[in-house]
Amino acid sequence: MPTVDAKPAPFTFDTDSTVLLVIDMQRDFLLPGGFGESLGNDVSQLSRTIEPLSVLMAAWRAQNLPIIHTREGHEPDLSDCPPSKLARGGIGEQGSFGRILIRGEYGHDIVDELQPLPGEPVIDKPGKGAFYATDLADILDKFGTKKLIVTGVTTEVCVHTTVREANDRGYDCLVLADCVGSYFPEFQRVGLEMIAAQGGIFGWVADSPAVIAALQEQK
Ligand code: C5J
Repeated sequence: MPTVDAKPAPFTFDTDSTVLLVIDMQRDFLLPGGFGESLGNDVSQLSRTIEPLSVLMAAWRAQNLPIIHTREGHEPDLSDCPPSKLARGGIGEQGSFGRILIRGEYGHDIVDELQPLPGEPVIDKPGKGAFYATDLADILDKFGTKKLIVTGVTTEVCVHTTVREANDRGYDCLVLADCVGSYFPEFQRVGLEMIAAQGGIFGWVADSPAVIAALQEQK
């Protein structure tokens, strides 16, 4: 079985029961001119993840392994957006890439480089966590999933929330430091430390080249 050099300890996974989860790699978070940048954020802190993630996805697909993508967003009538989230502003307003985080809008979709292939599930989620109000748990069950390799943005928000939800549901999560991003370097560092702290309280942390090397060694 592939074994990855990880913190706090090596992470071994069975390719038959491991899914690559790609969280919210959406234009509105990643691209200059999008929602993220309109809030004053440095989007280069997120866009640096695109290249390593596309290399990882290619290696994963080369072995016909499952990838699940998520997108954070809401129905056009905002009926699935809690008042507290709406009150913060932005959601549903007109941005440079269409209505912000509204399903079907250009900005809500995944960046060109990481577009899902036909047959790869895309989970539209209204919350930060990918399990909340979605059928992710059922899809993972169908794949016979035990472990998740987690990537995407942002590290301390949707990645963390999803890893915590997954950990409570019994999945072992390996988070890839070079394939997750935060607008805030300090949150990136601490967010990753929190995952692997206390003997891996939420999961494991490694880099994508270690996963690719482990995959290739077991061929
Ligand atoms: C945020 C996310 N940061 N995908 N969403 O609002 O992390």
